[in-house]
Formats: sequence, C-alpha cells, structure tokens
Amino acid sequence: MSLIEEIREAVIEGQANVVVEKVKQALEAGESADTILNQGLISGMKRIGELFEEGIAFVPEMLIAARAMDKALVVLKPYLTAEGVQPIAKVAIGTVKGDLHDIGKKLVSMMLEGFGFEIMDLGIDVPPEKFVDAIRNGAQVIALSALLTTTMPAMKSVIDAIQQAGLRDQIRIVIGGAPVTQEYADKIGADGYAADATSAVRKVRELIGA
Ligand code: B12
Repeated sequence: MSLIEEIREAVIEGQANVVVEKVKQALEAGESADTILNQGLISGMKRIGELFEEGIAFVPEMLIAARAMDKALVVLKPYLTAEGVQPIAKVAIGTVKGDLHDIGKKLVSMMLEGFGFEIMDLGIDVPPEKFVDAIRNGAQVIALSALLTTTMPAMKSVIDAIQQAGLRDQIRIVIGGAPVTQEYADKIGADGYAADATSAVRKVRELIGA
C-alpha cells in the first residue's frame, strides 16, 4: 500500500495519530500537499460517507474520521497557504443554520486565506443575521456551506435576509458543499457556486474582479 493509500485508510479508521504521522512522512517523501489532501484525506472522508450510507459506519465513525482529518489539516495548512500576502478582500464564511459540517468550510477558508483573502470564519450552524452583521462589519464576499439537503434552503434564507437588510447590491455571494449545484445557486440567486476549495478561490476572485 502506498503512503497516500495508508493515509486514506487511517482516515476511514479514524486513527488521528496515524494520519498525522503518515501525512508528515508523505510530505517528507516529497508528495504534494494537494495529492495528500485529495487522494488521501478527502478520498477517505468520501469513503466513510459511503459506508455511512450503506449502513456499515455510523455517526461516531464519521465523527472520528472528521477529527483525524482535522488534525491532519493543521499539519498540511502551511503547505496549502502562502504567508505574507496583502489581503485582497474580506470574505465571511460559515456553515448555514442547522448544519454542523465544518471541514469543507475550513478547507475553503484555508485556500482563500492562502490566496490573500482575509477570512471572517463565522463557524457552523450560523443564523442569517450573523451574515448580515458580517457585511456591516466590512465583508465583501459571503461564502455559504451546506452539506445536508435539508439545510440547503437555509442558504436562501441568508440571501433573503441580506436582501431585506438592503445590502444585496454591495455583496457577492458564493455557495458550496457536497449537495449544492450551479443550478441551485442560480435558483436561489447566489452569485456563484464552486465544487471544491481550489475552484472556490477561482470563483471568488472572478466575482470581485481580482
Ligand atoms: C464527517 C461527516 C459528518 C460529521 C461532521 C464533523 C465535522 N466536524 O465536520 C458529523 C458526524 C458531525 C456528521 C453529522 C451528520 N451527518 Co454527516 N457527513 C460527514 C461526511 C462523512 C464527510 C463530510 C466532509 O467533511 N467531507 C470532506 C470535505 C472536504 O468535503 P465537503 O464538505 O464536501 O467540502 C468540499 C466541497 O463540498 C466544497 N465546499 C464545501 N463548503 C463550501 C462552501 C463554499 C462557499 C464553496 C464555494 C465550496 C464549498 O469545497 C470543499 C473542499 O473541497 C459526509 C459524507 C460526504 N461524502 O460528504 C457525511 C454527510 C454529509 N452527512 C450526512 C448526514 C445524513 C449526517 C447526519 C444527519 C447524520 C445523523 N443521522 O445524525 C448528521 C447531521 C448533523 C448536522 N446537523 O449537521 C449525509 C448527508 C445526506 C444528505 N443528502 O443530506 C452525508 C452525505 C453522508 C451520507 N452519504 O449519507 N457528519
């Protein structure tokens, strides 16, 4: 088994210490952070999701896999983000109300930060008012994450709240998360959608003309 496959397996098994150790080894062996992230960590998270769907894994297994990924991201972060870049714009990011999934949002934040954006991380289970406040506090872009089909409508609630506050014209809104699509973004009147953290950076840059 390759190191990358070992990382993937250890994520599935939720062995945080093994994951961290193997990620360090892979970096030392010259593997790119991108390969470690996508083929190791994210691939492992996708698999645990499938096992959950098949009734083989349960919520505690998803949780320990997520913790393992979280710890590995701390190691990987310096390799994914460049330091000392002037902020391009302020992005307020959060997982919408009712949704506790954190990792995708965290990855998008890290990549945006690495490309010179200032991040206001509003956390998980964020009510619409908090996004409205973030605009009043200088955010130029709002980034919304949802991992559940049942919480996707909360993205629309955020857009509605921004509209009602009379702030829609001064903000760009980008949405994402596993069940979200471009079609959904168009339907609820978001300005953009991206499928992963790398294309999220591209999309946000495009939206603000950077
Ligand atoms: C880990 C996990 C959990 C953990 C989360 C821990 C944490 N700290 O985040 C815990 C155990 C808490 C959890 C709970 C639940 N979960 Co869960 N979970 C997952 C799992 C396995 C992985 C998610 C993940 O981290 N993926 C890795 C990251 C990197 O990927 P990502 O989040 O998709 O993010 C990427 C893109 O989507 C995008 N992106 C994400 N956000 C944004 C935002 C913007 C602006 C942009 C541009 C892009 C973008 O970029 C990211 C990087 O590439 C998924 C399976 C899956 N395939 O997604 C299920 C999954 C999302 N969960 C699911 C379910 C059902 C639940 C529960 C309802 C289970 C239960 N019965 O309690 C609860 C709901 C809790 C709640 N209220 O939120 C289902 C959702 C089904 C559906 N269609 O709605 C899934 C798909 C599993 C499945 N196959 O059934 N879960």
